[in-house]
Amino acid sequence: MTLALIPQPRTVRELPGAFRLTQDTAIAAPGVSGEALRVAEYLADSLRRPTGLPLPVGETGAVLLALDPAVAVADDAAGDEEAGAHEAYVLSVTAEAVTLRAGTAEGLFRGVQTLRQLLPAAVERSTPDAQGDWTVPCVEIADRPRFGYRSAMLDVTRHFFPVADVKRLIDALAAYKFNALHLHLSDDQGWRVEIPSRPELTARASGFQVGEGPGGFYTVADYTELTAYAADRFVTVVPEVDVPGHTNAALLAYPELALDGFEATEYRGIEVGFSTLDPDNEETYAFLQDVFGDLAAMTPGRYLHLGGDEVDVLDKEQFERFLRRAAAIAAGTGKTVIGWEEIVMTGADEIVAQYWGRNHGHDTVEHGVSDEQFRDAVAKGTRAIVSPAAHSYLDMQYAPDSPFGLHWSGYVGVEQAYAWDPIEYLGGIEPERVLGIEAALWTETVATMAEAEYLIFPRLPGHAEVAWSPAGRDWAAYRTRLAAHAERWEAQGRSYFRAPEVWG
Ligand code: TNX
Repeated sequence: MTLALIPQPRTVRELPGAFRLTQDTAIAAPGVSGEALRVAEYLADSLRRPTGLPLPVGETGAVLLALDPAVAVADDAAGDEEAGAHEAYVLSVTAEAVTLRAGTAEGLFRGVQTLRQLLPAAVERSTPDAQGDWTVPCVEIADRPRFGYRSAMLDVTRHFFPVADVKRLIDALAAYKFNALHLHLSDDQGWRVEIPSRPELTARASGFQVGEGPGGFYTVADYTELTAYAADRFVTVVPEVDVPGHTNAALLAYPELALDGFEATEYRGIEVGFSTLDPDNEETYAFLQDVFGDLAAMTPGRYLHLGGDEVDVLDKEQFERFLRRAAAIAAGTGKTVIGWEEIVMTGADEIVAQYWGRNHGHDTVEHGVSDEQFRDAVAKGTRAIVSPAAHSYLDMQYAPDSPFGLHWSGYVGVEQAYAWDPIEYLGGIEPERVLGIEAALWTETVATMAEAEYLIFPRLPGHAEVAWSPAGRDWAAYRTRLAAHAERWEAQGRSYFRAPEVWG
């Protein structure tokens, strides 16, 4: 049987035989403490539930997790933290022992996900399976990521998703070796995170969403719980407060920051581009100082996303002037600033630009940037995250008959979501400037986690492979591996779209 690993590791050598977890198996993490010990406990805990085996963690045992600095730099002399070399791991399985080595706890965690995928799908159950045969095929794997930024985005504004739902998504991301969760926290349809210095935002602008629902928001305690849960799984939360556009909700709380004549409402529709903060009002910048300052202080991760997309009510000069100041304020928090592709217009090349392809294929555009402008910015030094809607938007419908999703960037089938390359897509941009990719789930048409999962699975694993595995996609081989993962989602109780492309 071929192994069904996603993302495909860099090198895999299959060997005869198998290792079996039994009543006597122990997990060894000798001389290890802190984060690395937590990874061993995480492995033990996640295996105890489905197997019912004791799996003690201690100094000796047949399943060994070891920190080995040589692994992290083995084939990446650069060793830059953003480039992902520290996530490298080596996994060796013989009939007698499982040995996982990595330079960091994070590398061990990525390797643990591979080990879990080598076990039968029943390992994903949350209740014991007495019939389980807990074997791991013998194998030698050496692995590390292609890109250091492997992200998914959840829009919690158009529809609000409670903490438990977001944790469920984080678990899915961790299983596929994603390391970032971008939360879109503010938009026209609601302000979703408590900002201690500006309590009016959640007090007045969180109780609505698209359609009929009540909306909601994360308290500081909720947000802290989420970032900690993510950090335990080596996932960085990247918070986005979208400015100057997508601010109808903020303007409900602070009407004085609107342009003359704009009347904020409890907006439950899905139009975009109609709202903006006033770039000529000094109070706007005091507002940004407070919001970015509080959000940065609440966020352990290194990134802050300031949006910058779809402003149809400012002219170019106003937009650029606003964004240059906003970016300086955001950078003043000490975070690395990310903005949607439109921010390349400002010429501020210290901002990481996130390509989304609003104007894909157009050379002259009224709002936003063309592919050529984006390419030029990267050539001049701007670092990029690549998330073309036509491949990596999880809210695009699979096909015209898909019950959820939009299709402004076309239909995105499972192969379409998988068979693309972030460097080649834009005509060969400088690879060293590409931090990585993002799969984005906007939620205009998605009200529950079950609906979200229908769009996420089976497309998300493809993005994991685009982000982690070496260049060169082989759809036929991938399709076989992907098909085998359905059993895992079923064991986890997840919804998914049983795409004819994959299971037909
Ligand atoms: C574009 S992508 C948007 C969002 C919408 C999304 C729907 C981007 C930066 N902006 O406001 O929700 O399309 O697919």
